[in-house]
Amino acid sequence: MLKIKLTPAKRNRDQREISWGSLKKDREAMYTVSDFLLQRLSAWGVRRIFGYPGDGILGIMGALGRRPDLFQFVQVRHEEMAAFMACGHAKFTEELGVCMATSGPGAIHLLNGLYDAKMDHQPVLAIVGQSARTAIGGDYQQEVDLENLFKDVAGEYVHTCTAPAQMRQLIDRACRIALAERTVTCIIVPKDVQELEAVEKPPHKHNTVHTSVGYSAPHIIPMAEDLRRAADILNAGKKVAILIGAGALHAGPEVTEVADLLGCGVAKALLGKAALPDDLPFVTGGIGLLGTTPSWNMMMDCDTLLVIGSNFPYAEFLPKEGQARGIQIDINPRVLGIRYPMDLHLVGDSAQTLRALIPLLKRKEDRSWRRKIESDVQDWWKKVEAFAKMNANPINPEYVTWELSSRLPDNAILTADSGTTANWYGRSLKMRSGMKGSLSGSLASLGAAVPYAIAAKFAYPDRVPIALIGDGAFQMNGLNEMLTVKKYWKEWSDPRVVFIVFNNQDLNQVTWEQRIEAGDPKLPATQSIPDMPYAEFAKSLGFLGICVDKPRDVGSAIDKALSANRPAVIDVYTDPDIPTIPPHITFEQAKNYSTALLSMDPDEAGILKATAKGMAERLVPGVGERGR
Ligand SMILES: Cc1ncc(C[n+]2csc(CCOP(=O)(O)OP(=O)(O)O)c2C)c(N)n1
Ligand SMILES: [Mg+2]
Repeated sequence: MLKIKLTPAKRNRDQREISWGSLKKDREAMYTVSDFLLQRLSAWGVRRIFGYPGDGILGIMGALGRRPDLFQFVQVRHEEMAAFMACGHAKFTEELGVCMATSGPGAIHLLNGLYDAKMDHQPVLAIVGQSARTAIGGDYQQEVDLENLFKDVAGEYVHTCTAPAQMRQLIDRACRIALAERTVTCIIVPKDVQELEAVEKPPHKHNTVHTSVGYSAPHIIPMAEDLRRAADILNAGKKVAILIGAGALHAGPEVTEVADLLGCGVAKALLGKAALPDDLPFVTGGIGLLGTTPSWNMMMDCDTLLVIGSNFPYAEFLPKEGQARGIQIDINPRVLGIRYPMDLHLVGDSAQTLRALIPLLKRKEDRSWRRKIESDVQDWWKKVEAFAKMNANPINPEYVTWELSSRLPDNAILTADSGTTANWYGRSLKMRSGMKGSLSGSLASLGAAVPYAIAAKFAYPDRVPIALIGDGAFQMNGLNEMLTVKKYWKEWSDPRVVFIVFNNQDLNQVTWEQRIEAGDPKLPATQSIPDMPYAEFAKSLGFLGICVDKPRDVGSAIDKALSANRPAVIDVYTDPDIPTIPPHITFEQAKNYSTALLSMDPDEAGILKATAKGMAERLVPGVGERGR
C-alpha cells in the first residue's frame, strides 16, 4: 500500500545520474516526497547538507542518490558534529545551514549543536526521520517523541510531515522562519511518507496551504526622531564607549566611522571579534573575563555607552548603573535594555542604522579621550607580548597565539574552543581585516572548534581555517572528526586546514574556575586527562603531524603547517599552570585563589612559580584603587 512501484534508485542501483526531467517522463518512476523535499531545498539555495544516515531516512538518502548534482552531502562521524557544522556554515556564510539525521538516536545526537545555533542566533534547519506513521504510538523501535524533543530548541517551527501535500509548506516555512528569525527549525519526516508519491501542488480547495520560495532581508532602521535623539545623546557625551557583538559583524566600516566621529574606542564581545581588526589603534579588544584592560578602563570611565549588536551578559564589566547614558541598537527587540538600563532602545540593522545616524553626528574636537584609549591599547599589546613570552613549563599557551598572530594568512578563518583557547583567542590573537572567526558563544559548548573549521573549509575551500582546541575538546570529538577531514581533504582546492591542540593534559579552564571561583584545589579525578600522540595520529591519517615541546619550535611548526600540501595537526605541550587571570580580579577571587594555592593543590609548586609572575606582570585594574 505504501509503495507499489519501485523507485528508480531501487530499479537502477548503478544508474545514479537519472535526472528529474527524465524521471517525471518515465511513467514507471515515482517522484517521491523525498525527491520533492530536496528539490524544494535546492530552490531555497541550499547546496550542502551535513549529516549521517540511518534507516529512518532511507527514502531521503535514495533521493539524494538520484540527484548527486544538487547537494554535497557531508558525512560526519557524529550527528552533533553535523549540527555544529550547519551552525558554523551559517556563521561563516550568512546562509541557512542544514543538517540531517535519522530518527531516534540520530535525531537526539543533533541536539547540542542545534542549541549552539539557537543560542548564537544562527539560521539552521534540521531534517530528521521518524518511525513510519503506522508504527507511531506503538513503542516501536527507535520511536522517540521528536516533536516534543525538538520543541524547545526548534520551538519557532517544528512539524511532522504526515501527508505529501504538506511537504511544500513545511520546507518553505521552515527555511523562511529560520532565516527571518535567525533560529533553528525542524522538519520530521516519517519513513513511510518519505517514499510516497510527491504532491508538488496541493489541490485548490479547503484545508490546503499554498506557499512559495524566497526571503529577502528587510531594510530596518529606527524612526528619524529616534535617530535624532540618539545623535543628541552621543553628541553630548564627552567619553563615549562603543561595545559591538555578532550583530555588528557586517558593520565594520560604519562602526569605524562612528568611532572616529565620536573620538572613542570600540570593545568587542567574543562573537564580534571579527567585526573589526585588532590592529586598529582604537579597538580595545575583548571584554569580560576573557577581555582586556583597555576595554575595562573604557567601560569604567565612560559617560556614554553605545551597544551595537551585542547581548554581552556580564554586568560587572559594563558601567555602573547611572554612570553612563546608554543607547542600544539591535535587530532583535527582545535583547534591548536587558544588560544595562538604556536611555534609548533602537530596533534596526546595525550597519543601516549607523549609516543613517552618521550625518547627524558632530565630530568631537577634543580628542583626549580617544588618545587615552589608544595609549591604553598600545600598553595592552606590550603586556600581552610580555605575558606571552613569560617562561613556562614547557610552553606558555599565550605564546602560541602570539606567534600565530604574525603568521596568519590573509583571509584566515579562526575557530576556538570553550576551554582556555577561548581566552587566548579573545585576548591575544591579532585578527586582521578580511579574516573571519567564531566559537560557541552563548552555549559555550566544548567541541565546536573542529566542526566549525571543517564547515569553514567546505564553504571556502581556498581559505585556511585554523582551529585552536584544548586537548579535552579534541578528545571529546575532534579526534573522530579528523576522519571526516581524511575523507574529504583531497577535494579541497587548497588542502590546508590547521588544528592546533593545546596539550596540557588537563580540563584547564574548569581547573582554574575551580581554583578561582570555588576556591577549591584542582581535583585530579575530574580534571586530569590522558596524553596521547596527536601528531602521530594525524600522520596515520596522512596529514602533517608536528609535536612541539619547546617554545623556540612553535613558530616554525606553524610555518610548516601553513606551507603544507595537506591538513596539519600541531600538538603543542602547553603549561596548565599559566593562570587565565581576568582583566580585573576581585578581592574575593584573589582570596579564594590564594586559599587554593595554600591548600593541597597537586599542581601547587608549578602554579606558585607561574602566578607570582603572572599576577605581577599582568595589569590587574580594579584591585585596590577601585575597591572592588
Ligand atoms: C559539552 C561541554 N561539557 C563540559 C563543559 C565544561 N567545560 C568548559 S571548558 C572545559 C575544559 C576544556 O578542557 P580542554 O579542552 O582540555 O581545554 P583547556 O581548558 O585545557 O585549554 C570544560 C570541561 C562545556 N563547556 N561543554
Ligand atoms: Mg586541556
